[in-house]
Amino acid sequence: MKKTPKAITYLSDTIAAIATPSGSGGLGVIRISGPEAPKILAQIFETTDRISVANMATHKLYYGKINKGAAAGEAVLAVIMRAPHSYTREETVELYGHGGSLILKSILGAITAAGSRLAEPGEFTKRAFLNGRIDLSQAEAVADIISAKTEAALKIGLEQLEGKLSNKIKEVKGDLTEILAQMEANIDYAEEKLETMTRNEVVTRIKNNKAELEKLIETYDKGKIIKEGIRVAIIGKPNVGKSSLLNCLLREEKAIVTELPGTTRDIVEDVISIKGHLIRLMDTAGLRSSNNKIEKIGQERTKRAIEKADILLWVVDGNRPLSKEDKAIGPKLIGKNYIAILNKRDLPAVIKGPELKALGVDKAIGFSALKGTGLGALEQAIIKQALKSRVGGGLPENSIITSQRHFLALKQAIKRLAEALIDAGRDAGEEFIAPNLRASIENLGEITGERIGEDVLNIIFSRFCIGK
Ligand SMILES: Nc1nc2c(ncn2[C@@H]2O[C@H](COP(=O)(O)OP(=O)(O)O)[C@@H](O)[C@H]2O)c(=O)[nH]1
Ligand SMILES: [Mg+2]
Repeated sequence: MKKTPKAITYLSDTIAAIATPSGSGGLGVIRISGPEAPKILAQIFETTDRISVANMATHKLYYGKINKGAAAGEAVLAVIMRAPHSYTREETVELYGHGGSLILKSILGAITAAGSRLAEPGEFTKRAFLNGRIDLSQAEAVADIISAKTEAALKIGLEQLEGKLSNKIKEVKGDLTEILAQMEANIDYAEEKLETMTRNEVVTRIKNNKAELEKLIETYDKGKIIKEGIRVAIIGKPNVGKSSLLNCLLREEKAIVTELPGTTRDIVEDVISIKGHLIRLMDTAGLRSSNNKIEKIGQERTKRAIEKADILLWVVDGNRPLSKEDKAIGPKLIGKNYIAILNKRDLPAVIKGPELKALGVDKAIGFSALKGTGLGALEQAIIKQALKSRVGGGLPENSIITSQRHFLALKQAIKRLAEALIDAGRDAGEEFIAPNLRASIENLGEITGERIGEDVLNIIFSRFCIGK
């Protein structure tokens, strides 16, 4: 039932981009895709052994030089990959040259002068999708693979690119389509009473498919955290050493540290990996009552960070008696996933265990952001806390979803199946059940990209880098 994408005119031009990151490197790669790609190569490149570009064999590297523009004389390797045996399924050319941005830009300039247009971000992958080489969830996996920061995220991306998620979706969609087809036959030939499927069978089959989708949607919490990281917010009253703690964990002087209370106003964010777990750290503005306008905005942001965080690190200055401000934070943490930290351990300890107990704190980690003591224990505590809540743990065997887009589509699909089941249960006619089944199938089609608007596609592919 795969629909052929409409945007054919869009594919009729030839695009080009530098595919390697900007800056200097050993090699730089330029990619050209579209019907004119070989002709464009012929205009700017000649092989050393005088084989004409038109006679270059597919998928074979040729040594030669650029003969147009500011890069004329530059030695490069060129390959033509004839359609449909290329990443985009189009005529594709790749050029490998020295990895300098000026030289690569000069070659790209010659290519555009010869009739190519500059590619938009992700446009090569978009073409691979529009030309039917991969489906949309596979195209999205390409971006996930490129941006993966942990092995777990990479593994999920690779599996998604292989089609693990697509196959699961197709399986459910196929079964729902079969049920729908039978129902529609029954609606069309109502007088003939074609009872091919009993109502019980219909209900069981819809239920099974709904259960499959529910299993999938439940992996989202975990999937999101694997891809985006465990959100850890550092909170506490001003001047206890929150920013110093962030710098300690990052092993870098990222946040500004001063002896003045109220230094941090905006949220400072960065990611680290502890034992393969991606941790998204957020340093926040200290919690206290303040009339300063900027500080107040900062505190609003802190509140939001606390709501969003998976784990909170509550920092207390162990060298000073607990204040009203410390005591005000304690109750806010009830029911949250948090780790208490008694900082400034290098100075004499003032706070006693029972005082913390009174605030509901059973255990606190002694720490010195100044000296770095307690860092190992803190890292261990963060991972333990992450594993305890359902955010951690190993990867499930089945498919896992990491994208909000997939999550929302699944949610809709499940909702429609639930509605179909209600109708089926109250013995409603097939004409009431069928539209919900059809809608559910369409929702699933959004994941693989069978029914998707140009605007959604543009958002998806704008996340990509140029040249991919
Ligand atoms: N002695 C000592 N001073 C610290 C420690 N951590 C932070 N400080 C000092 O406490 C002050 C406030 O630190 P900062 O990280 O800006 O606190 P924040 O307001 O909670 O972000 C600075 O003068 C830091 O140098 C520590 O472990 N030991
Ligand atoms: Mg600070």
